[in-house]
Amino acid sequence: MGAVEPQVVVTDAPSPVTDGFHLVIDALKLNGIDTIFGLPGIPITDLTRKAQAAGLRVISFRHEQNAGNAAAIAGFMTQKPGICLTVSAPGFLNGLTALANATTNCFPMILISGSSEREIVDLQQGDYEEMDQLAIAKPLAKAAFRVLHAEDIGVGVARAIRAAVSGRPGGVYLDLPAKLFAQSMDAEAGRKSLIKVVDPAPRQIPAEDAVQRALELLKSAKRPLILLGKGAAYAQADADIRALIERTGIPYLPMSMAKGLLPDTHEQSAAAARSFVLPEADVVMLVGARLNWLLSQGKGKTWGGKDAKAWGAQKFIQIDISPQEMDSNVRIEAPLVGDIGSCVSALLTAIKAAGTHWAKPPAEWLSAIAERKGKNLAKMAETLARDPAPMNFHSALNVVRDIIKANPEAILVNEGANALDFTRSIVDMYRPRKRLDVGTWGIMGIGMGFAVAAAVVSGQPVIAIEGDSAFGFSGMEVETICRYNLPVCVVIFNNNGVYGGTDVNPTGGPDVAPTVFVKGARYDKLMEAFGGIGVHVTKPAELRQAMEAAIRSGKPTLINAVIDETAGTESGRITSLNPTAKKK
Ligand code: FYN
Ligand code: ADP
Repeated sequence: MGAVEPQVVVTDAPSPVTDGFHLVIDALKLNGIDTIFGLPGIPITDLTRKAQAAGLRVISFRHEQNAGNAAAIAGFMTQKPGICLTVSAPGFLNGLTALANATTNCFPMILISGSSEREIVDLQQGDYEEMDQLAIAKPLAKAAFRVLHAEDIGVGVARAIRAAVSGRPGGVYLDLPAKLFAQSMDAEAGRKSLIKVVDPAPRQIPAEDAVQRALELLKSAKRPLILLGKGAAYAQADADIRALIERTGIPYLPMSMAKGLLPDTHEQSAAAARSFVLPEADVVMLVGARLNWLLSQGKGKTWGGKDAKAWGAQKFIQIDISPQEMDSNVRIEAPLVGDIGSCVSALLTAIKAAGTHWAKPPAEWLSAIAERKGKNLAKMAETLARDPAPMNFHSALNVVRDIIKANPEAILVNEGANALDFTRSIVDMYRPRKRLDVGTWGIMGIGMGFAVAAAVVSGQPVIAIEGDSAFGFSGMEVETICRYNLPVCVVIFNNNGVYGGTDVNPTGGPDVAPTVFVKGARYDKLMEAFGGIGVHVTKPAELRQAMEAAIRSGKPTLINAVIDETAGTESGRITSLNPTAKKK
């Protein structure tokens, strides 16, 4: 986006002046920011109005956490920091969960909150919504800044942008006290004070010896495996990542949000043989994936544990932009520090430069994976072919699977426990960055915020597969979806409770069990209340019809899909983290 002229406020002053409001807006526009996700109120109401008047898209939410989640995922999808704007203290705190989640997931986001008067806050004299927001945000953000003077707005916004997108991306907090907005200054001086950030996320080229080390180790492998994480999806190096995988012939495993980086139907995908390849691989190359709980910290039973075969102990290559990530859980034999685009392209160049034929992995390894995969795929096909009454997760997801196959550009938002885990393994993705889910924290409540942002940013249809419990965290945003007339189809897998609807209160008292909801709830009516389309379905054929109609019409739709309340397991596939969970 080119340079913009600051808006000029005509006053009685002898020369044109600008003010804090306009400097914030101009600084954002100057840096290519075109959308703000937020919720108006004191002291930022006028900022939202003036931003809209200045041509920014302002998407107003019903709760700041959802606006924050929207900003964070917009950052993931676009590599530009997503902006969330909130009021002071309570609004700021509501946005803070999303900011912390963005930092945890390495999503670039800037939470901008209005705040109360420093002089009163610091002396704790009881201002309106008094809170030391900067101090509270600091430990949860990658960086946090406060601007006190209008002439520093340019620097404040520039620093926030750089901090959010450079190196490992993350959440940044920008504190703007109420008084700042009304400060005025000479318009020309104001324009000059703004900074258009040059090269906000500089490439980080890996060292030549690190590339060679990684390549040697990869070459020496008998049972190599590439693990793609959401960092690889974020990097937008899709063609090179695919080329590396296809050129080397190495099987790969996508983490949840890396699904679709290559189509899930790719013959080298080992997703359907996950529990086989992790302990069996001898060299694992992590590409933008951390060895955190989602990968059992690289240790234990998932990876072969102490029973690993003599040849089974893994060696790791890790590509990551953050040098500190290396050795976080296990030894990394070949750290490759740099941005994924540069690292993968350096590996490809080195492979080509060697001029030698790159031997595909040994046939025994590939055929062992194919065999295991074939069994799992056949088992899955058999399960999906069933049509039980009442409908269960599998028969419902069989429909979703077909809909995504027919509409590969659609974005799939997904949260819940069983609704999350079954969708991940059943619904194939075909394009990069099309699956948006609960991420590193397994957080509930991202659903509607992600869905709104996905639709706003991409203009593509969005399908949100939601557990009924998960939906409750952000459900009021269906009004937002209707207000902006977004092409979002929310499908609620309604099984009457958290995990299921069958728990009973053991005392026989009047309260229901903690995990159950109102039985037979009609979430579809919620969408109808705001002018969207609500559909109640109990059979896969009805679900199919409703989803196809939603995609065709592009109208806000909520499908209340009634699922067998006994289907699924407590905590989905992570029951091991909940050792006292009721086993089936
Ligand atoms: C995968 N699988 C398949 C397919 N894809 N089978 C057939 N066809 C296809 N297409 C198989 C795969 O090999 C596994 O079987 C199984 O399905 C599950 O695969 P998944 O989902 O990749 O693996 P798993 O074990 O669930 O992965 C672990 C995990 C994941 C921790 C990465 O569970 C995860 O991302 N969890 C997030 C959970 C979360 O955040 N929950 C929110 C809180 S809920 P086997 O190989 O036979 O094992 C609060 O309660
Ligand atoms: P997943 O949950 O899919 O396994 P993680 O969020 O754990 O993925 O890991 C993502 C990793 O990717 C982080 O360690 C982060 O530093 C890294 N990363 C993010 N963007 C880039 C990039 N452009 N280049 C290199 N590494 C990146």
